Amino acid sequence: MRLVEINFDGIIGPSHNYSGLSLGNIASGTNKGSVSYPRAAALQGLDKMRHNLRLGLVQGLFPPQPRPDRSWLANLGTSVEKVPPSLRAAAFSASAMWAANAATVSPAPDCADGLCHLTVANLRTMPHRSHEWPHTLAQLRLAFGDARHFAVHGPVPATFGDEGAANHMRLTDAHAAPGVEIFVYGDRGGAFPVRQHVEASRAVARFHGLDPGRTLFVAQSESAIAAGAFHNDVVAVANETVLFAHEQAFADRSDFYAELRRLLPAVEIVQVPASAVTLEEAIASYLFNGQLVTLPAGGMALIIPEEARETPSVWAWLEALVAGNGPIRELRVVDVRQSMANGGGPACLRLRVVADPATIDPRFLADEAKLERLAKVIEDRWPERIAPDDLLQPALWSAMEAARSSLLAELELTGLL
Ligand code: SUG
Repeated sequence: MRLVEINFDGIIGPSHNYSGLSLGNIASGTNKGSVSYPRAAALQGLDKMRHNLRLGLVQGLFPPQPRPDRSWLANLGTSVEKVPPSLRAAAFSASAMWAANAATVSPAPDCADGLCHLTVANLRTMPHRSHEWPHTLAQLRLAFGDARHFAVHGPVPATFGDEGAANHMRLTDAHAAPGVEIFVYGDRGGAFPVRQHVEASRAVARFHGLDPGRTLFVAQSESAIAAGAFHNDVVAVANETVLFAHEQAFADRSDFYAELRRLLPAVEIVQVPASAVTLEEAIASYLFNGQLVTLPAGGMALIIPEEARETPSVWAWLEALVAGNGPIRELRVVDVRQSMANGGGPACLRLRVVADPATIDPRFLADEAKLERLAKVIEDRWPERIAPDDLLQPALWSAMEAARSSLLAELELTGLL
């Protein structure tokens, strides 16, 4: 068994558009009604995967979901032809691209039965995301179908909101040893909804058979949610022994940090003070929505969006960070602007799974040649631009569906998803 970290990125679907559907997500609200560029968006996503492959990281992928979601509309007693305006955009959202919300993953060494456990997120708070899980579950059951290594769970009952890995962190000093799992939930969010319920987090921990002595439940600070941190991964990220977080990310950081230090004495907490970077700057620039990765040659790199480089206070702080003697040694900047404009940074686009790549269905793993072939399909078939009223056009619906079918054919997944 070779346990490594694999990042599964959601391929940005042909219906990518800006409908302003996520209350509490500042970018989504700000860009409501803008013209989107699905082809450019998906190619930016592929470029990020290629970038990470070239760093020597193992890369996986999830294909886009069917949109418009005809079966969801049928369950609501309507159809894409008759759908009322209040539901239309929700049926077209390409939000499954943000794979950090697909599931919560506990690597095998943390789980009582020695399997890697995944629980699909119910995403019940936002209507446009609430219909992702059945399809996501089907994908997870295919990709992680080997029952000798994986256990895939259905969603927590929808009373309790669960948004997956975006509200979960794992720290460890060795992938093969039990880690400390941290579930971050919301209590209050000011004017904005709280999307992760503590009871959902507790249920996931029980499903996975985690050791209660190595599992922490930590409240997000109300001010972070109220400022637009609708998921914990907008203000904090962890990798191995490093926690990188904004000073105002958690409701009670001193208790949390003390517990973490007790459970993992090797932990290094890199905290960004509000005096250097305000919550608003952190949320606009997404510096914490980086992929904090361990490079094969050792040392950690932080893969951040262009917007972080463009925010002077953030960039100055990051440059000083990597110049110091800390664990984060390198900054890598990627362009995911199309996703960013809907509030999804580099870390939102990926689901981390620690597992042996040989145990995963290879159709969900990426190499340069496969990415090249997928880029060709996207260049040929993805719509170039979508303005809000375009969602009314039947010709666009069939173009989206045909585009996705071509991609599934390229992945040898036709008829399976
Ligand atoms: O759920 N945006 C997503 C962004 C998710 C980011 N993921 C992580 N932080 N892990 C959301 O708010 C916007 C769609 C729209 O407005 O049309 C949206 O759903």
